Amino acid sequence: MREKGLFIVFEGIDGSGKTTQLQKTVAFLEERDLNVVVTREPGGTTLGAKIRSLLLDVDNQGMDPLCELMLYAADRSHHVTDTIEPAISRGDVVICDRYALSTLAYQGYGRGLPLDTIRSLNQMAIHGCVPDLTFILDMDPIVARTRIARHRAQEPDRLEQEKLDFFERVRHGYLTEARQAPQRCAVMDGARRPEDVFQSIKEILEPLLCTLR
Ligand code: Z5A
Repeated sequence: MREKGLFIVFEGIDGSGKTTQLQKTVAFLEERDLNVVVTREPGGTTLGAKIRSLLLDVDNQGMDPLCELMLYAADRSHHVTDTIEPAISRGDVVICDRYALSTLAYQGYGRGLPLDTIRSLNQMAIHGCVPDLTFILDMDPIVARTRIARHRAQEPDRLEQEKLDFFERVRHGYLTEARQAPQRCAVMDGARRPEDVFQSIKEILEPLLCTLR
């Protein structure tokens, strides 16, 4: 049995369905009477919501990549100490939409910033809070983009305006990083029907829930 709660993260390119699967997971856990804390990056705290607006604002097109990297790290550091760590210490299940792997995938593989620099910054920002499990929703960026266009009314934000090859690199980044940590990352085929994706998630999640008090 574990001393503390569980920390589960959902990752993937935009439109991969990670938020949809996160919501299904939260409902599934709440049905089991678990205390669930649902959060996201960027913007999981009041301060973080301000950082999120800076990061996604289309008026900030010329943002320097290092500035962008540090804003994500700043958001994460506050988020971990304010929300994630206290919840895990209480024994709750924390479900987070994106975390440190997003920074490696987007700012590292996507933007081309040095991976070592990002790993060091992530190391500081997470204060030792490593997810127990990260679900990576994997899919072709062209299909993901079509999905978003079909369902979304509002204009794309600053990052969503990136070209397809950027998202190809981000996807490659996720898959490369997942291969290096197979015990902590589960890659799911996000192109399937939502119910089928969730069935696979449940199969991986259930043994982990047995380790909770
Ligand atoms: N970012 C970064 O660069 N570095 C970092 O360190 C961090 C983040 C933490 C904000 O993320 C941006 O920040 C993001 C990465 C960057 N930007 N980009 N580009 P966000 O998580 O807030 O936003 P998002 O990635 O754009 O997520 P999203 O809009 O919530 O999309 P999603 O979670 O991947 O998908 P979804 O909302 O679940 O589904 C999208 C649509 O598809 C929706 O209408 C669903 O009904 C539909 N859907 C979902 N699943 C399916 C299936 N299986 N079949 C068919 N249709 C489906």
